[in-house]
Amino acid sequence: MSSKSFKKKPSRKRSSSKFASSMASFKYLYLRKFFILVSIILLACVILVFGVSSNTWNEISSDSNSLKFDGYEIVNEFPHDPRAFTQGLVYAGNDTLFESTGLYRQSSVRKVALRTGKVEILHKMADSYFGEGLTLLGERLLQVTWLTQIGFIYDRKNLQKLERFTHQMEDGWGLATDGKILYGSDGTSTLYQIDPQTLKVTRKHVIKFNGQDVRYLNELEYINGEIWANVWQTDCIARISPNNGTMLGWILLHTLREGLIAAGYNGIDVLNGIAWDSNSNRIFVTGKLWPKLYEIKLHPSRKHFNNGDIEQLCLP
Ligand SMILES: [Ca+2]
Repeated sequence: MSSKSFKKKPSRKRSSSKFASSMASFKYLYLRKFFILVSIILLACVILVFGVSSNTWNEISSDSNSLKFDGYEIVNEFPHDPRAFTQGLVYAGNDTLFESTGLYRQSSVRKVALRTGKVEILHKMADSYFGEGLTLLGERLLQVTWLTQIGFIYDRKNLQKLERFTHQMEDGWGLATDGKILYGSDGTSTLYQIDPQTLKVTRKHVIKFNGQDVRYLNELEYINGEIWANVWQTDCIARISPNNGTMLGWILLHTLREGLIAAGYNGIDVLNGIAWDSNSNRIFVTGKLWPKLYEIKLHPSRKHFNNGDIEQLCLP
């Protein structure tokens, strides 16, 4: 008995230690599961918070708050032919501009001296064509025409017509180049990329501001990696990313036209015409029938513009 009871004791001890050990491992497993569960919940919370934040960032990035709003300072003003219904403007180095003008029976391509405004060479177009956007690529000037898909190529030296071409835009409004490809507008909200050899459209982007189409994209210029577009019937220039068509900002030039009217130039039409001197980083703007061409510098606007302001000013 004693031996039995003696034997039993350790066996009881073993059994109670087994019980304790199984309880401990049960607790351990329970705690482990609990911690795994808590970790999963915490991880889910972190993912949720970051997900929401990144969505918010995306929303902010497409909101007007992230855009640049620039006013301007006049650095220089030059004479401009007040009969020039400016539709295309290009800086060609050496204080020389090329300009395309519109209106039936009056359309032309011109070589113009920047400082005097003197027209040095003028190519008058056929009466049935209404000149529109113009750009310079190498030795050749390319021009599109209103209400047609016909364009012309001229020799920059003498403005002799070299070729006639057709393009795939709905209409011909604006042209620009980064030196490799052409950018085109046709009065819609689409910015086209065009192969300068085949003149076929290779890409296009619909330009939107605050969810609305930016229609009437008109005269264009490629400036420092951006496309700038006059918006027809407004005093606004839209700054657009050529890579994905997103809006980068607005340049507001209302007081430029208003200043001319206040000075007595009542016959002027809208702002149209942007040219860029990439060597000296000079920006030139003018308008249809404007007696002046301005060199401007941008300054961040001191006034805050909300979406409604911009829609009213820049989206006709
Ligand atoms: Ca231009």
